[in-house]
Amino acid sequence: MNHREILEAAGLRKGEISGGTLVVHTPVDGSEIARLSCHSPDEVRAKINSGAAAFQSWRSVPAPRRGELVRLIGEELRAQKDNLGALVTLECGKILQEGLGEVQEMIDICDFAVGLSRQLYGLTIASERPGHSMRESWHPLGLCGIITAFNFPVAPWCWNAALALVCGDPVIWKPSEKTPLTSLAVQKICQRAMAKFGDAPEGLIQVITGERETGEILTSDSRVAIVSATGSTRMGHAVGMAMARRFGRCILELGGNNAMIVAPSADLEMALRAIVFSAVGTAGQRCTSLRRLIVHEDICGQLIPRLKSVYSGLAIGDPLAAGTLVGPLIDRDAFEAMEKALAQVRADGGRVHGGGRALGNTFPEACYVHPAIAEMPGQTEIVKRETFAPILYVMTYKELDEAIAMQNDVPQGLSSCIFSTDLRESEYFLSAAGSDCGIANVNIGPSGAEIGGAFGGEKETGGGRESGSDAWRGYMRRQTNTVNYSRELPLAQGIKFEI
Ligand code: UN1
Repeated sequence: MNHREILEAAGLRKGEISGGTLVVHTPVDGSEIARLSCHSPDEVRAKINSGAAAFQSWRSVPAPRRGELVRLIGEELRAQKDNLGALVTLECGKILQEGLGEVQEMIDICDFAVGLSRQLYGLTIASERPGHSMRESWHPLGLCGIITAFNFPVAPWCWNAALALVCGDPVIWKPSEKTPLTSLAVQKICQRAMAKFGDAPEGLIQVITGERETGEILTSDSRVAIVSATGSTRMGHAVGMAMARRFGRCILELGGNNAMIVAPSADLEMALRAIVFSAVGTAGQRCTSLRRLIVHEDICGQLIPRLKSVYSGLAIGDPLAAGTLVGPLIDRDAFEAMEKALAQVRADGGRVHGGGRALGNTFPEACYVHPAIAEMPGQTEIVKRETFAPILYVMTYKELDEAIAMQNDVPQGLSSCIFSTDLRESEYFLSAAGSDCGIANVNIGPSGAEIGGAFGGEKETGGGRESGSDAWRGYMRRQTNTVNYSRELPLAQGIKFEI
């Protein structure tokens, strides 16, 4: 399919994606594929109004019935998987396999949320007073704003939206200005699901298109009860501060600087495959991408030459073409950030293998790069920063404690892993004295998490949790109920108060 056909197959008609001021380029060849009109601040406020109105009725719809809408969304996504996957690839440049995988992740979380809609359990609690019962109820929280990033243009929306919808919260989505087309295609999918559902309130699922200021309207409006934001630490700071100012709730999923420790007992063949997938997959533009390889000095001489040779043969190219493993970076800014980081590596005394522009003649307007391996004399400042590009920093270690200290000595705390077949080492890595990240794995890479677990991380990653486990609680308000079914009025703590 050519670019035009991909847009059409995803249901985007020419008239609705031309004529506006927001210009969308595909990173595949750098060409312009759409111009969208942005919502004005008044239009955004009107949508917030409509979302807040939808909350009034949606919160009282029984949760399993809310789950039925999410089931229908999942069904539409299944039918549209190929078309939406191709659009993800066209708009953000990840290879088609990963574009399809992202849509699968949406389907998976829909399935999860449908089951969840019958499991929004609270506790019953023993009361200290006779004839009293206590319990915890979970109620819908309110309108949920969702801010997403270019690198995962659709899945994180769905992790949030599928949960929020079954929890009784309408959603309003501000996609990255670099990838607004996928959000329009998803909106159409949701509209079809809502039509089948029948009586979903207007304003239940909305999209707003615009730049940063559009997101700021969401964070400053107290009718938006919760904002879940995925993106850079800088963006998360702004969102977190704005929400804190009005005591709004937020879920932040921000930068990562994920490491793998390769221990002497590791299965190096497996480690090699995991390293390559997690370091060059999505062209190093996942928040879970592997950025730091901490290798025991005894096996460094075996592993690194193998790694370099795999890197030299990587299939870099059009992400829509079968067989490609590394697609383009999102834009020129990303390319420049990578160049700058590699210059700093050299200034720090590091040795760079790979790096630099690729396919410049075939795609002069796009930013393909050779993924880079940077052998570092130590964990210098540049290594501690998240550069959203395929740079893999390599450091060595002697003792496991030293490796874990190095792994934890960065501001971010998203994902981490160890390759080891020594149970003592791997369990220690997962213990309280081990990795300080929200995700810690053994014998798999740091990226490619399943939806069943809670997703998110500590420190500058923002502390939020989305997706599986009990992340749903973040979208609801907890109410403690005490019911007195006796004929007395005893006070707690045995207080006497006679009138
Ligand atoms: C992101 O990069 O923002 O674990 C999310 C993973 C994916 C999600 C990444 N399931 O790599």
